[in-house]
Amino acid sequence: MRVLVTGGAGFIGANFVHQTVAERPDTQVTVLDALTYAGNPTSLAPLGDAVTLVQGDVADTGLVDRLVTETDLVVHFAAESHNDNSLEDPFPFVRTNLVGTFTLLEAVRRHGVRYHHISTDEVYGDLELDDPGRFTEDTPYNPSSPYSSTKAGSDLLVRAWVRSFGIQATLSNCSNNYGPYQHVEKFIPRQITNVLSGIRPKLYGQGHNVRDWIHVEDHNTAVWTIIDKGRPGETYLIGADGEMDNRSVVEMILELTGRPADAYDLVADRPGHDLRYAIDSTKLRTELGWTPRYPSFHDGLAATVDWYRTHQDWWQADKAAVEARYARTGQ
Ligand code: NAD
Ligand code: TDX
Repeated sequence: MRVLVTGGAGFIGANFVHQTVAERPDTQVTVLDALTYAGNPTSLAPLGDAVTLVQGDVADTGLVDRLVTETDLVVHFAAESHNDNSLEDPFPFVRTNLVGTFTLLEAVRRHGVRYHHISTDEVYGDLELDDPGRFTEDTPYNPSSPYSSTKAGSDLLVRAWVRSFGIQATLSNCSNNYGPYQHVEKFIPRQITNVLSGIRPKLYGQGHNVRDWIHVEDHNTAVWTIIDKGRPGETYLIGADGEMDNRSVVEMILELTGRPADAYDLVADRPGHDLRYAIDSTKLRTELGWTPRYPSFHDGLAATVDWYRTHQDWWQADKAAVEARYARTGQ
């Protein structure tokens, strides 16, 4: 099988490519990635010739059309992905997440190619801290940020192309990922690399916001499960019951790195900051039989701390610029 992975030089896409090469030797992988600030070709370097990397834009109609004719399956990870950036400059989010998805949908429609759409639980908005409920596939869309609204819009495009044009597509909405190759702008790698650089971790607001953490390898086994066994046109939520408030995550990083539990700073909150996300993944587990490989967040986080400790050459080049940008917003 030939698979085209968009955004395969980014965090989740690169992990997906590594997993695919290791566990599916009959699959031929091509990556389409614009190599923005978030795309890092060295994440794919260990795979050598096993992967073909095409540098290009998912909104480039001609390039996308050609690549789609040469594949059996498109897995669409490429996106502008960071909420904080979307508050500073939303335009790249509209262009890549909406126009880029539209461009891919038109190509798979023309050529009858199977498509899997990667999305986020943020399309559902947020939950109260004491709400006993969790997001399900039936929760109404209610996105808060420029990032999550463009992801919500891209999901709706996919659903419309399924209904109106009969494209063969599935969708997944996953909770917060952590693991190797995640850009240091994101919460967990930022705090790990802060500690490794002698900087105190930075918590927005009071650190009470809750995220539902899943190891990136578990996200990707779920994606393959949906591609293999999911029903066309269906949406599946992906989550591993990993709810935790941000302060507890920072305390765990401090414990894993041998620092005092209170060695962090409270900084300016994110405007419009979603309070809590939580995923009910019953449909994926009961209908498709998926279970996570990393049931313990503490073990997964310990492995991630080790990865950043032993891969300083992968993240050092980005660290100073990221911290300078956060300093401008008092974060
Ligand atoms: P990332 O920012 O690490 O990677 C995005 C990749 O897309 C980069 O390699 C970048 O170069 C590439 N890209 C950006 N614009 C492009 C364009 N116009 N054309 C081609 N390539 C382009 O993001 P990530 O965290 O790996 O997220 C991947 C996908 O998973 C996104 O769709 C995101 O919405 C979704 N998602 C992420 C999380 C999470 O916790 N990180 C959770 C749920 C869903
Ligand atoms: O320095 C920080 N301090 C802090 O307290 C940073 C960078 C973040 N935070 C908080 C904000 C959030 O409550 O940590 C939480 C996680 O922040 P991010 O890593 O920016 O993730 P989030 O905004 O939750 O979105 C992530 O999960 C869903 C991904 O970036 C999205 O791409 C995905 O869709």
